[in-house]
Amino acid sequence: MTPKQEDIEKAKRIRKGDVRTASRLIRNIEDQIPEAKTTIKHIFPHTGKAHIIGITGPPGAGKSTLADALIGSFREKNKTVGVLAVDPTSPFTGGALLGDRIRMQRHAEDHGVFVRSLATRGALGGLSKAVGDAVHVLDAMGKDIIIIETVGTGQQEVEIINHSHTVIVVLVPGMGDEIQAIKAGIMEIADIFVINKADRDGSRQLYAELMAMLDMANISSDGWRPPIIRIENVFEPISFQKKLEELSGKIEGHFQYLMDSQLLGDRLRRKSMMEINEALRASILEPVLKELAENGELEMMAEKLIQKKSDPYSLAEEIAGRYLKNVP
Ligand SMILES: Nc1nc2c(ncn2[C@@H]2O[C@H](COP(=O)(O)OP(=O)(O)OP(=O)(O)O)[C@@H](O)[C@H]2O)c(=O)[nH]1
Ligand SMILES: [Mg+2]
Repeated sequence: MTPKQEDIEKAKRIRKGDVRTASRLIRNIEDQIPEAKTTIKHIFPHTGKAHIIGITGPPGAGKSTLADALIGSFREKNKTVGVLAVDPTSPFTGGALLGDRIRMQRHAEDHGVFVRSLATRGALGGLSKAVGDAVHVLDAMGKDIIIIETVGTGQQEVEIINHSHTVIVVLVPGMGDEIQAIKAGIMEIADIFVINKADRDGSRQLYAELMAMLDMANISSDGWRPPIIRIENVFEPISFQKKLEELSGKIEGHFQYLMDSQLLGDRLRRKSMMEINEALRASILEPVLKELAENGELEMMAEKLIQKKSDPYSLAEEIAGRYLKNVP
């Protein structure tokens, strides 16, 4: 088999839902193995069918617990589910990976569920691309619902919106001033708020703060006002089940809203823009930087700047002139 035929075969297996092929591809994406790109090319035309749900929030807020419960509720409706737990290898995630796996373990035997973790190793820039590609894999496998779990610690929260149709922001009471810090970022990205562990002190205050923020946002009458769902305790089956139904209703409602308005198109366009941006960076900028680093030029350029023998723009123009045929 030629390498191209092999790729076509791999893509076919993924489309049939083959877990081993999909897992291997996700691992290659994670490790930034160049061959992964060629398989992505073959599966890309078969993506775009899933409803992609992002779950973000501070460490330990209960994102995985919620994702696990949502899997159950989607499965009851006969929908297949793919989950991508993104582990940013940040100081916040001691052992989170293992925790995620254990919590979603009860779905391990279910062929309609596919759970994978994605670690990031190093550059933050690479994370977004890896998430996007891994989502393509789950999508091509034919999963109806894809859940992406990320720890929201500022930057990444905002990135999740580029990958998701519906973003759930999970908060817990008692975060104190933290809420102020993440407010600006999450306001723009949350489609649904969940206040988890709402049996704790400070739950009312958090609710009131979110309501006030939403009131100030001047959402038009035909716009989407992010609902706030308070989950008192995930360990109380009856009340939790009710809240879970409410949440999945809002998730469906939000997707319907996106489809009925222009917004789904807008989100797709934004996602496509980001993807082309990242692909260009990977195909143009990264190889050039790699070469410049390897032949020592990068170092020399830095030295020139320090000694004021040149400036960043002149140096960049010189490099662009060397590598690109038509420099604007
Ligand atoms: N009391 C209480 N505990 C909860 C609730 N939801 C989750 N927990 C617990 O909180 C801990 C963290 O839950 P996770 O679901 O792992 O939280 P997470 O946001 O995925 O955590 P990271 O991925 O590490 O950021 C677990 O021990 C859960 O059992 C809740 O509503 N009430
Ligand atoms: Mg988690």
